[in-house]
Amino acid sequence: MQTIILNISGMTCGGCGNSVTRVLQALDGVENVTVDWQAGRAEVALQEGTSTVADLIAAVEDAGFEARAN
Ligand SMILES: [Cu+2]
Repeated sequence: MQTIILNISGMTCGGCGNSVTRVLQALDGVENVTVDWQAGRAEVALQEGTSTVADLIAAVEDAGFEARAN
């Protein structure tokens, strides 16, 4: 298990946070997601050998936000 921290911009309310949580949780190997929309931060517990950091970023960006690995 590895913990990935993403910096995410564009989240303006708890609903945005829920959207980001949902798209990350849908990815292969994601065990747990904690999003702090006010801090613009997501913490993702990820099984190794499944989704990549690039996959996480792509999912967040497809949902309409900007993300980068911390
Ligand atoms: Cu929102």
